[in-house]
Amino acid sequence: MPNDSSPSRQFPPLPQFSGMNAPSRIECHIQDLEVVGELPQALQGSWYRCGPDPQYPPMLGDDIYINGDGAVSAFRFADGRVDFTMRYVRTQRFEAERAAHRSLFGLYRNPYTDHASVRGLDRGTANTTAFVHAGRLFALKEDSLPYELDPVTLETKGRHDFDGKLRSRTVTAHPKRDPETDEWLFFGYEAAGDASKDVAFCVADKHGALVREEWFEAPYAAMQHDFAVTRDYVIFSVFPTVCDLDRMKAGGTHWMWDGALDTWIGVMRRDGSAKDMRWFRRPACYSYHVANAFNTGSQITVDLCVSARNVFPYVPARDGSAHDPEANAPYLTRWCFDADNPESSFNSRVLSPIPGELPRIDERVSMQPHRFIYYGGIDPRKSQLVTGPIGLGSNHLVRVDTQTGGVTSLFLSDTTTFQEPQLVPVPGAEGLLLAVVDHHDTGLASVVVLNAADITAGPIAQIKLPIRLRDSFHGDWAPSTPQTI
Ligand code: V55
Ligand code: FE
Repeated sequence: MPNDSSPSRQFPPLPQFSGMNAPSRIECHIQDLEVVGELPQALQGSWYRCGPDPQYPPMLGDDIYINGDGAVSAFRFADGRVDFTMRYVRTQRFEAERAAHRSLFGLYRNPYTDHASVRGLDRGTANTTAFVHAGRLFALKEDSLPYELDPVTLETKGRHDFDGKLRSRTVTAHPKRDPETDEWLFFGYEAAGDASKDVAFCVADKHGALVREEWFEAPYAAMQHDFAVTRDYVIFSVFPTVCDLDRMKAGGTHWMWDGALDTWIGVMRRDGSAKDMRWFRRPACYSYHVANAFNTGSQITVDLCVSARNVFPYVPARDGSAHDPEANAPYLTRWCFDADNPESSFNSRVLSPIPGELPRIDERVSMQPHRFIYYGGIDPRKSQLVTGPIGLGSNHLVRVDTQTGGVTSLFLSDTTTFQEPQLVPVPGAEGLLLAVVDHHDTGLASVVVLNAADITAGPIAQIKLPIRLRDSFHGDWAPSTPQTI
């Protein structure tokens, strides 16, 4: 139990708070970062990123990586120069803890473990994804509503409930922007509250107005971290990482892995309704991230990272089995199935021999056939460096050509890991690929700027930061506009 009079002022000596994972707690603006080489002229815009960075030592003496307070950062590129800004999101939780000079919230997604003084406050950390829509910047966390930030200063404007219209209590941190219509497609799971099976499928139009919210029930309450959208279909996935209210009330974890349950894939037509959802059942498996999906008629293809079970070591298994990082490693996988025939064969094929996660594409072809996927590879034959949510950082950047099957990769050194890559579109080319590099020897960060078509050639330019950047989750690229730069 927390000590009310003298809370700990020290982060516990655990891997998720040590080394590259040590909380940085830095808010800053750095003009004109040092650049080795020359930044391409095509780099004109803002790269927003979001990740967890705990403000205070955990009230209960321990905590998991994904429960840290959301910090949003922006690299602003213009005319061969780059500036950097980083700020915490002023969530209700952040403000309450700052006012009390200590942490007051308990276990990840378990309000029953909080200090009595914060009952009823928003527990959201806004720590997962920075997302730009209709010129507005949002910080997203799947258990709560988005927070809106000023795209220039990164100051928090407040919680975003779509002008009071959204009924779902949650909004996914994996929004899909339709490149043809500029709509924001999203969903919320546990939409009616903790452990509810309710899922809300929602659409905001190109101006950001909520124009659709349809509720349906998932087969069981599960962590639905991502989803997939094609031109004609929406695909929901329910993998057996399950929530139980009694366990939470007893002070237990929100999540548990239950490999005895099936995976359920729900498919609905975008011009149809959730009432017509078709469910495909598969044996238990897990996926955090979808790279992209597309359809040709009723034939659906989804490229996603699939593992035998949840890759987070801190999601306990119902059968008590230990987490085995190698057996549970995620692989980029292609699923093909016929939306009109739930009984048809469901084809699954691994696209790359290098395990890894955080897949991205050129989002101009989102929801349509894509050719290239870029992701962070964790090659077991190279040094395993501790950082980030899985416990191991990506020792490679990997590019997969899904047309030829070719896999190429970039390895920098035994002391470097990569954070999630970002593809910056360049007209007439494959684009530029950006990634933050964690330098485990110096404890500093850099950013590599790569020609996406030839990542093995190494950086065209490298941006040096005078600080460490704790591993973040997801980012978004916004080309220069008056609103964003
Ligand atoms: C993930 C991250 C989260 C979370 C649940 O990447 C899943 C997976 C950053 O927070 O709350
Ligand atoms: Fe994610």
